[in-house]
Parts: sequence; C-alpha cells; structure tokens
Amino acid sequence: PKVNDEQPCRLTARMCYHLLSKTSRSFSAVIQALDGELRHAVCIFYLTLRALDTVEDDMTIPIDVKMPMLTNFYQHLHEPGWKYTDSSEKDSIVLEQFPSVVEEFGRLDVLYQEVITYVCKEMGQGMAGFLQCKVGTIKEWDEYCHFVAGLVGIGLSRLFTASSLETRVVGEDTALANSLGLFLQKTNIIRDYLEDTDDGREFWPREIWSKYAGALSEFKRADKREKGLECLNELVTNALRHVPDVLVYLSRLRNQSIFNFCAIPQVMAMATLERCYSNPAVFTRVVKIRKGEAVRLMVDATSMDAINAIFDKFARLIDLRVPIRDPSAAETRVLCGAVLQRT
Ligand code: PS7
Ligand code: MN
Ligand code: MN
Ligand code: MN
Ligand code: MN
Ligand code: MN
Repeated sequence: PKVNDEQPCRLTARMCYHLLSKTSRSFSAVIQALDGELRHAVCIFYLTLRALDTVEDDMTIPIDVKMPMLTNFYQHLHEPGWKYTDSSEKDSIVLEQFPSVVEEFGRLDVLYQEVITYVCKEMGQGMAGFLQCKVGTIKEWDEYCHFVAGLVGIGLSRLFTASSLETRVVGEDTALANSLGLFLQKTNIIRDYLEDTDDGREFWPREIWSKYAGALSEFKRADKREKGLECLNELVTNALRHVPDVLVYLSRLRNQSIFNFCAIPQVMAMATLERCYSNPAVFTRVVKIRKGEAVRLMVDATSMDAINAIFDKFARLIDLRVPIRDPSAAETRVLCGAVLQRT
C-alpha cells in the first residue's frame, strides 16, 4: 500500500506517530496510509485503545485498582497532562506519554472525538465486567470479543462515514462492523492460547473446552493432544462463521486507503486461522504466518477480487485438512463450502 510520509510538525503529533510505530507492527503502516484527516483520527483512536488495553493486560495492578481505572479511562481524554507511569507492560510508553494523545485528541473534529469517547467508555466498562469472571459460555465469548474488538469495528466504521470517504451504510450497519472485530479477536485468542495461559489468562470459552478437558491448561500435555485439537478445531470453526459478514462489509468500501486498512488485518487473520487449524503447535509455541507470506498478503489485498481469491485459497486449505473423525467436521466443511461457492 501507498505510504503517506507527510511529517506532522507539532511535537505532540510527532510523538503520537512515534508511539504508533513503537506499539504496532501490523496497524502502523495501514493507519499512516489513510487519506486526509481520517489518518490522524484513527491514529489517536488506536493509541487511546492501546493505552486502555495496556491497563487491562497489566497483571501487576490489583483488581480493585484496575476496575475503576478501566471504567473511568475515557475521562482522561479530557484531562490535559494525564499520564500513568506505574505500568511495566510491554506498551507502557503510551500511558507514560499520554499527554500527547490528550493534546491531539482535543484537536480532532468533535464528531471524531465523540466516537472515540463512546468506544473508550463502553470498552472500559466491558473489560471491567470481565475482570472477575472468565469467559464461560459461547455467548459470553461473543460479548467479550464485542467489547474489546467489535466496538473497535463499530467505531472505525463511524469514523469512515463521518469523514465522508464512505457511504452511510458502512457506519450504520453495526452488525457487520462488529463481525470484523470478532473475526480478528477470536483468531487472536485462538492463536495466543499458550501465551495467555502461561500468563494466567484464559480466553477460550469454558462451554467449548469443557467438552474436551477438565482444565484449559491440560491441552499443553502431550497425552491430551487429540482432545486439544478437537477443541481447537471447534473454535476455528466458530470463528469461520464471521467470514460471510466480513466479505459483505469489505465489498461495500469505496475508498482505497480504507479498503486496505480493513482488508489487510482480515486476510492475515484468515491465514492465521488456516495455520492454526488442526495444528498441535498451537499448544507448544506461538504459531505465526511467515514474514514473506505476510508481506505477500499485504501487497495483494487491495481489491475485492484479490480478497475473494485469498479467502477461497485458505478455505480450500482448511477443507482439505478436516480430519474425518473431528466432532466439528461437518460444520467446518459447510462453512468452507460457503466461502468457496460465492464465486
Ligand atoms: C483503532 C485500528 C476495520 C471495521 C488496541 C482493528 C487488544 C485483535 O493479544 O495487540 O493483546 O497482543 O495484537 C485498533 C474492524 C484495541 C480490531 C484488540 C485498536 C476491525 C484494544 C482490533 C486496537 C476492528 C483491544 C489487536 C482488535 O491487538 O492483541 C485501531 C474494522 C486495540 C479492529 C484489543 C485487539 C487488536 C484486536 P494482544 P494485539
Ligand atoms: Mn499482539
Ligand atoms: Mn487485553
Ligand atoms: Mn493486549
Ligand atoms: Mn492476544
Ligand atoms: Mn499480547
């Protein structure tokens, strides 16, 4: 994708792009390539949510401190100079340099400010609600993913429409926008099994894993591999249900820079799901798509024809690997078939 190399001259704006490149490998380039004022609005949106997520992820903050921090976080967007310097999380720099984010937030069009505030408030509340209890039912899994990612999709879509670069339907169809977030978040949760359980976090829904094990961490044991794979495949199958929504959403986009921004992460998620499907390595190491493969996908994912071809390819690869006796086999095949039959 085309890179927008315009350098902002304000110190606080420059700090924001520095923070963006420091904290995101995948989003930094596509955000910086966005057209017009959308580029800055999405950059500030990203940094705000990255800061909030850093608080959620910080296991050294006691729960009774973290709870009000999450629910009140949106208020800091209106407090010049607010920062938090006691985190030792990976992306703590965003909390330490938050005064630059607050300054730049205040310079955005009020329409953009309102969307960012709304998502930050709802996400903080949602995260707080899940602090105590782990994800139990499949319904709760969708709820958690709505709070941390579906809302991002809804907010971004409203920003697209507010910028006039996209039509009204993009910002108004919240169900489709939610699906793009859920597809990314579920893939992230599936892939991060080992990292998350090693950190004492559990995001795989109990309603699903309890069919295959007495405790989620059991899947790390070699003798539980088969059950682990069946559980993994049920989760991948659940995530694949969002693919039809993703493709309809992407087909509605008209602006090339927005299309690339939305499509690239979705294509990466589909590639990651294919890599994770029936793959025992999910339980022993971090499963990643190869660097060269990721670059190829980023370069290619610029038209609806290319997106259709890429989703086709990965659906076909999953379909070929469905184990005969897998409990989810029938549904997995139906969902892969639905992707393939569109063209
Ligand atoms: C505003 C671009 C494009 C309609 C910080 C983009 C964590 C998967 O496992 O660090 O914690 O390391 O890899 C992004 C829909 C959200 C959902 C969400 C804000 C797509 C805070 C991204 C991203 C909607 C909660 C990856 C959801 O984080 O995870 C902007 C359309 C942030 C999007 C979190 C996760 C993002 C995520 P981990 P990551
Ligand atoms: Mn990450
Ligand atoms: Mn988090
Ligand atoms: Mn995180
Ligand atoms: Mn994760
Ligand atoms: Mn992480």
